[in-house]
Amino acid sequence: MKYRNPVIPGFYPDPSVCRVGEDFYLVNSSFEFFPGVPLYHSRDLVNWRQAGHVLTRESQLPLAGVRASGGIYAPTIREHAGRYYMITTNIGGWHTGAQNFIVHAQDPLGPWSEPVLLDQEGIDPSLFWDDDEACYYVGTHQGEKGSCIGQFQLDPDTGARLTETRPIWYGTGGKCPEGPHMYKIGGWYYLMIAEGGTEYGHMETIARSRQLWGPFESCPHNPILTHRNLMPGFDAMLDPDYVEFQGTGHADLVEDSAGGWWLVFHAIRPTQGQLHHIGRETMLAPVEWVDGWPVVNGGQLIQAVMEAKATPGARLDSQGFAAQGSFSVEEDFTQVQALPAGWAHLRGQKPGGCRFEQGLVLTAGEDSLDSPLGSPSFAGVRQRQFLAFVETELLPQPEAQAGLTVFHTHQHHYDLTLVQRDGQRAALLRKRVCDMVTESALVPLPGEGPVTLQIHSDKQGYRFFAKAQGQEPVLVGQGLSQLLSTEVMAGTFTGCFFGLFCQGQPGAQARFSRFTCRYSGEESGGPAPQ
Ligand code: 6LW
Repeated sequence: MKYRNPVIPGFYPDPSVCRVGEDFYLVNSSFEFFPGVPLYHSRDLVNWRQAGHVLTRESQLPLAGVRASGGIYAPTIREHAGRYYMITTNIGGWHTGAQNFIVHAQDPLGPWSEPVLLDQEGIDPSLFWDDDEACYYVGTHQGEKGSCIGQFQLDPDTGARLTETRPIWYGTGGKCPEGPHMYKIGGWYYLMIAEGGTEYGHMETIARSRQLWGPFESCPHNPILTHRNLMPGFDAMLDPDYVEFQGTGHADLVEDSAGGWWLVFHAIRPTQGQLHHIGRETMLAPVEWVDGWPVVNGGQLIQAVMEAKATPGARLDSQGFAAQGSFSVEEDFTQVQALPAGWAHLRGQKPGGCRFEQGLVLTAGEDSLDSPLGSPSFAGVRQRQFLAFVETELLPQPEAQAGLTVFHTHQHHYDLTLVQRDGQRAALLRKRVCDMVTESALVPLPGEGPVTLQIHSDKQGYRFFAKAQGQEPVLVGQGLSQLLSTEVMAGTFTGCFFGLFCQGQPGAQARFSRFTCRYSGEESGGPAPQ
C-alpha cells in the first residue's frame, strides 16, 4: 500500500492511538482551543475522519486565563475492559501549575465523564494495564538525577494513588525525556519515549525490561526515529534527497487486526529555513520487530509518500494508493445549528458569542484577537496544507469589525477586516506580529449587501481579497507565512487557523452565511468513505 504523510495534516500534535476490533481512535493536544482533544476515527490508519472532541464541557476543560500554548498537553487514549480512558494535563486551567486528569466513556464518541483529578506533577501522562489488571501511570518526572520518566500504580476510575512515584528511565541523554508509553509485548515491558525536545532535535527512543519497574535496557539502535541530522532549509528544487519533515517524535505504537505494527507520531513541515507555521502534524510509519526491538520504516527517513504492507481496512486504487479523505471544508451555515467537528474557539465562547440564526452569528464581546488571555468572538479551522483557497460571505453590522483571519496567537495574526469609515464600508488588512501592527489602505466596498472575503495561500504566504456583490475581487493586502511561524514566536505548540471573527463595539454582530476552505493537491478529491 502507498499512502501520504501527514495522515492528519495541520495542527494535530502529540498523537495517541488505540485499536478496538477494527476501529482505531486517535487523540491530539489542543492547548488553549475549545473544545479540547480532537478525536479521530479510522478503520485503516491512513484514512482519518474527525469524530468530535473528548473535552466538550467547560467543567472538563476550564481554559479561562490559560496562556497561548498552555491548556491541554499531550493526551493518551486507551481502552480497557470495555471502557475508554483519556488522560492528559491542563496547564494553568485550574490555576494550579499543571493538573493531570482522566476522563472515561463507554463509547469513545461520548459522552465522556467529568475529570478525575490526579495528585501527580509532570506532563504527558499515559496509562498501562498489566496482565493482572493493575493500572499504572507513566509521565514526566523529576528524579534524583534530573528529568526522567516516573511511574506509579493507581485506580484509573477514582484517581486514587496506590504507590509512590518512582523514576524508571532517564532516557538516552537527550533533553526533555517525555511522551512515554508503556506496552507489554512478547513478555517484555517496553517503555517508548520522546527525547531531544519537540523542535529540530526531536527523536523517539525505546527501552525494555522483563520487570515493570525496570531496570530498563536501552535499544541498541536508539533513536528508533529521528530526522535531527537533516539539513532544513533546502527544498526539492535544490536537493533531490529533500525530505520535507523535521521534528519527528512523540509517538504511540499500535497493532492492526492482522498483526501489523504501526507508529503514529508528529512532524513539522518547515517552509523557509527553520520556520514552520501550520503546527506539528500527525504522521504514520510501519514498524517491524527485529530481535525484539521495533524498527520504524525499515530504518529509513519518513517520506511524504510511504510504502508499506496494507492495513486490513485499506482500499487501494489501481496505483496501490490507499484512499485518504480530503480535509477541505465546505459549510453552509444557513443549514446547520452547531459547528461541525473540526471547528474551535479560543478558550471557549462567551454566552451568545457564537449562535446560529440564518447563518453563523458572531457577536463582539470585550475581547479581541489581540487579547492575550481572551475569548474573542472567533471560530476557526486549522490550516491543513500550504496551498489553500478560503472564502466566506458575511454581513456585518456597521459597529462591528468582522472578517477572516489567519490566526496563530494573539500576537501573530493577519486579519482581513470589514470596517465602517466615514459612513462608508471598506476592507482593510490588519497585520499583528509581536508588537508591530500594520494596516493596509482601505478598499471601499460599495453597496449594502453581503461581502465576500478570500484568502489565497501558498508556502510563502497569504493574499487577501474582498469583493462587494456584483464586483470583482480586489487585493487588499498580503502577508508572509514566516512571520506567523512557531519559531518567530519563540516557540508555540500550536499552528495557524483560518478563522471568522467579530470584534469592535461590544454587542455588534456579523452574520456569516458560508465558509469554504479548499486545498489544492489533495489527490483523493473528496472525503473517502470509511
Ligand atoms: C508535549 C511534549 C511535547 O507535552 O510537546 O513533542 C509538548 N512533545 O511531549 C506539548 O505538545
